[in-house]
Amino acid sequence: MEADVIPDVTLYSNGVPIPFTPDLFAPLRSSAERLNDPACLRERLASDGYLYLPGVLDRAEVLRLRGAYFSLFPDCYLAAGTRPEDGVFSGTVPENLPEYGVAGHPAHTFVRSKAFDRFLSSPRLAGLAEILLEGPAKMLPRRILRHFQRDLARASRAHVDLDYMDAASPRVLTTWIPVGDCPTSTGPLIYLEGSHMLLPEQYEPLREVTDRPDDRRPISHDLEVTARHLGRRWLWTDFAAGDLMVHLPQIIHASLDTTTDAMRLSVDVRFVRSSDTPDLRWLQPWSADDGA
Ligand SMILES: O=C(O)CCC(=O)C(=O)O
Repeated sequence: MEADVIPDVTLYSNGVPIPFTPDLFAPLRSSAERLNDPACLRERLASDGYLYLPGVLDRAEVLRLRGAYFSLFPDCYLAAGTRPEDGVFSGTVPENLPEYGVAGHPAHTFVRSKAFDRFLSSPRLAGLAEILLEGPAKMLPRRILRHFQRDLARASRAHVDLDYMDAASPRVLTTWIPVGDCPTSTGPLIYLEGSHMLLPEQYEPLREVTDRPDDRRPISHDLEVTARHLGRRWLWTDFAAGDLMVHLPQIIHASLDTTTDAMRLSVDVRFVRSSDTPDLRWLQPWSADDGA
């Protein structure tokens, strides 16, 4: 079914509102039906800057991964009567929980676990990277787990991946995997239409519209200003567990705030060609305080 904007809805990113209207939002185009056509996938990635591949991963396996992560938290963190794989926030953050993603926090442990490794060693992911990079590819060991719960008013600002990986080959591919259902209310990734074709000079002025003046890597935290300045819409969908996104490092993307009790969990993984020099900062397992 074709996704449609919902009238009179306001979405938020980092607490900043953006109306969910057709001048600002349009649906992502699915390429799942072209999965067995490598030339078409490469052509679409080049033309759209992304591939949206709904239902190409095993949903049950994705939900098992979700359950394995949330079962690392004390019981009080999850709503009574729900299962870890539901990932439903109780409203109570356990006392003494270390800061997100640093040593001692479950996310830090999880990205170093066998379950995480096993999930990401899926031939589907590696095979797709090899098709799209047109040769042997390797996954970079810095694989990020992102977990947002409601009321944080925190999301990923508009950015391009190249601004975070500028010390090596620009031939990098990102795969983004929602680990659980992730409709607009749960805080999915959204993509600025055709923005991989823009010159950085075109979005440079937006870096002044920022809630992080000391960090020049994000483009802006204001997604409406970003869309209007660049005259482009944000592409969105209601993601489900089992969906997969692949995107180019030049496309502008961001995420929405999580407003549901169901928590937002995702993994992003980068691939480079085996013969390319990777950014050295991406050769260690991720930690939220690694500065990369
Ligand atoms: O999951 C997010 O909010 C951000 C992920 C991202 O920017 C990426 O995968 O490149």
